[in-house]
Amino acid sequence: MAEPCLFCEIVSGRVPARRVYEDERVLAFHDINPMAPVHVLVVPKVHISCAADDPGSEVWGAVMDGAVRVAELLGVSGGYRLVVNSGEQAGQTIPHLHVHVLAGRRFNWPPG
Ligand code: D5M
Repeated sequence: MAEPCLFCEIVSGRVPARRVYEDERVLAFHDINPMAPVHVLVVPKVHISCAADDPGSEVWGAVMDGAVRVAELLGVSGGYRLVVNSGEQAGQTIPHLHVHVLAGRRFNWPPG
């Protein structure tokens, strides 16, 4: 049997997470290994493995709306970075589409 998807398990509530925001299309929760004072993941509730899987504009819109809501809710609208790692070479480790919302410190460019 295929391994269950960790983020699908979090969406379903079978795996606990520190939830920040939820609507009918997305869930946002704190990253277990934060890279900044604010580090939240926004995931679609439907399983899409990565950006290359053509999530479609509705899913992207919902995830981006969720990211903006998270920044507002956590009081970091003045400055934050959104990151999508798509595919192993880009550093994606969990094969369920997610946007990282990072804030609370200065970020470098170009990213590493
Ligand atoms: O990012 C995947 C992210 O998922 C990475 O920053 C750690 C985070 N992660 C892994 N397991 C959990 C759980 N159980 N809760 C919250 N966050 C988690 P990627 O872009 O795929 O490298």
